[in-house]
Amino acid sequence: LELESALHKAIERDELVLHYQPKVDVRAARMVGAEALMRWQRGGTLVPPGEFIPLAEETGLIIPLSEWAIREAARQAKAWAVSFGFADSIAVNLPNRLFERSDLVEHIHQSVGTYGVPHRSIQLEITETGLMKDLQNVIPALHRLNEIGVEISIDDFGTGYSSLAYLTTLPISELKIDRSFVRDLGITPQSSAVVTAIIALARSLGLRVIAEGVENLRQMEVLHRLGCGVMQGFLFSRPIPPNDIEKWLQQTV
Ligand code: G
Ligand code: G
Ligand code: MN
Ligand code: NA
Repeated sequence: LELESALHKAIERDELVLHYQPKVDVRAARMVGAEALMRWQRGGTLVPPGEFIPLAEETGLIIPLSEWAIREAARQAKAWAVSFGFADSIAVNLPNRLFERSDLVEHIHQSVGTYGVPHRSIQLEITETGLMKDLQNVIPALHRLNEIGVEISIDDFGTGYSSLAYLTTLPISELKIDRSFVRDLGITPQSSAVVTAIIALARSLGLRVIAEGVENLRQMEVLHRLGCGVMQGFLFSRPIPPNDIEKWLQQTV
C-alpha cells in the first residue's frame, strides 16, 4: 500500500524516466528505432520495473503511467529530431488495460500534437496474448490508430496463439519474435523452425519483423541467415538512459 501511494505520486513528482533500447539494423549497423522502458527513480534508488509494473497493472495506475510514457516518448522524439535529425519511431509498451479507455486514441493524438512530431514517431507494442484476449476493445482502437498513422508492433509474437486468419485483417506493421525462440537458436531445431515460420508469415503479410532478446553472435548470425535483419537485445545494448542513446543517434545522420 505504501508503494502504491508512492507510485501514485511518482508522476507529479517527476520521478519516472524512460530508458531506451535501440532496435538495430544489423547489416547497416544502424539504429532504426528504440523501445522506451519505464524506470522509477524513487529518492536515490531506481525501482526495477519488475517491482512496480505488476502493481501498476493491478491497481490501474498503469493507465496514467502509460499515458505519461506516451507523452514523454513524443517529447523525446521531438528533442532527438531537432538535435540529431531522428526520423524513426519510439516504441511504447501498451498494456491491455489502456484499451478500456474510450479516449485512448484521442489522448495519443494530443500527446503527439503537443510536441509537433509526426504520428509515426510513436509506435505501440501490444503483446500477442493481450491482443487476442480483448479483440473487441482492441480491434477498433487499432483501426483508429492506423488511420492517424501510429504503427502497431505485436510483442512476444509466437507465444500467444493468435488466430492467423484474424492477423491478416488487423492493421499492424511489425511482428516481434519472442525472446524464448531467439534464446535457443542454433541449439534446438524447433526454435529455428518457429523463427523461420514467423519470418515467412511476416513476409507474406507485408509486415516488418524484429527479433528481441538477442544476446550473442550465434543468435545474431542465425537470425540474419533466416532473413531477419532487425534485432534488439543485450548484444547491442541494454535499455539505457536518454543521454547514452546519443552515440547511436549520431550514427543515424
Ligand atoms: O525494462 P525491463 O528491464 O527490465 O522491464 C521489466 C519488465 O517491465 C518487462 O516485462 C517490461 O515489459 C516491463 N516494462 C518496462 N517498462 C515498461 C513500460 O513502459 N510499460 C509497460 N507496460 N511495461 C514495462
Ligand atoms: O517484451 P518486453 O517489452 O517486456 O521486453 C522488455 C524487457 O526485455 C525489458 O525487461 C528488457 O530489459 C528486456 N530485455 C531486452 N533485451 C534483452 C535481452 O537481450 N535479453 C534478456 N534476457 N532480456 C532483454
Ligand atoms: Mn516490448
Ligand atoms: Na517482448
